[in-house]
Amino acid sequence: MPDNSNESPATGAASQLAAQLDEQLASFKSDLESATDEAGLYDLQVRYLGKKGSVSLLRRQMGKLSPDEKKLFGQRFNAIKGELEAGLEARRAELDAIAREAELARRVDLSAVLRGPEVGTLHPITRTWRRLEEIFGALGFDVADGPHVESADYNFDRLNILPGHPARDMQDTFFVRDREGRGGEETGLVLRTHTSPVQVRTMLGQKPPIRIIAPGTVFRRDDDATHSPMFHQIEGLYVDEGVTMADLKATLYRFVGEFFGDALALRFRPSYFPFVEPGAEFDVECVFCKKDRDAGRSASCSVCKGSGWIELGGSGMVHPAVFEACGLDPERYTGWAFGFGIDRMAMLRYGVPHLRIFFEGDLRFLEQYPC
Ligand code: FA5
Repeated sequence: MPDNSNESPATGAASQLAAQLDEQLASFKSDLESATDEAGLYDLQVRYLGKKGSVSLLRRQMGKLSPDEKKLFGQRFNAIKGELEAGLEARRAELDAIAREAELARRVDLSAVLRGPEVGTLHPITRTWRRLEEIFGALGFDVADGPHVESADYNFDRLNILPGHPARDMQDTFFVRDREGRGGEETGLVLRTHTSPVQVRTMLGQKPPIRIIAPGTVFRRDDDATHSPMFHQIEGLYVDEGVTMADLKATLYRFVGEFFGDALALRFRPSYFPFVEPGAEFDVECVFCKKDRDAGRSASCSVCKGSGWIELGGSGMVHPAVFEACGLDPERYTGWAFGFGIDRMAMLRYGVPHLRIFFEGDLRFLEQYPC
């Protein structure tokens, strides 16, 4: 122990204060080492240098020192306070540098950013539908529409599909129940079985010249590998004075060329639809095996089964009875109509072998058609 017996009380107090200052400095230095973030540094600053901090409190005891001692202690106090402040500053810079280095060393997975939000795409049938509108639009056809729940009058009667015709059979048609719970033919309401009632709606609503297409959803009691109870058709109708079957063939020929991007052959086969006379089914040359044309057809073509032709739909000249039922004079006007399956066209366009897969909502299938 130092012998302080000769020292004046003031001298003892001065050295005691100085010793306490040194102690505070030492304890501060060790605390500083263990401060690892800004919050820790702030805590130290308050504990040592704040208004009630341990170092600041020592300064308040200066009053009991002699003027000379005060001066000396003041200098010592300022030096130590400076050292504490510099220590805090240096540690802060050190921690900043460590944080910066850690940030630089961090591996950023940029691919996560590049993936971006997942967006859906248009269904292949929607795209086919739009392409059909585009092609016929360029040929001067307007797009017409009609309701899914249709009157039997428009869906059948005015199209010359008279009571007793097999197409009116309950096996083919979904009849809609009315509010009283009555079903079947009694209600006069059906889910439209084809897009042809849009012909009726258009002819009742406007005078020729009429040039429309009517793409839309239709419903039938059909359910097997190649038929679905809900599918899509497109109707075409051209009515004016002097319209002939040659216009029909030219229009379909032009359409097929645009759609398949090739001048494919087209053929008509006589057929019966009650609302046209004459009526014909039309086929297009098989888009998949036409390259074998000269070499002889490939019997193994799974699409046309080696026949070389693909059936597209029905067509014909509008029946005079239909004109009459729609208020148009059959002596003055002639016209043609056609109707075919949009889904069938989508199958041909995208090389999809099964119809049902379009409607199953399986993303593994749909994602194969991304744009
Ligand atoms: C009709 O529906 C006539 N309205 C077409 C028509 C219009 C003829 C104008 C004359 C004048 P059809 O029942 O053949 O015709 O059907 C036309 C096409 O719809 C068929 O060639 C086929 O591609 C498609 N189709 C018919 N039933 C189904 C079904 N259940 N699932 C998928 N496609 C079908």
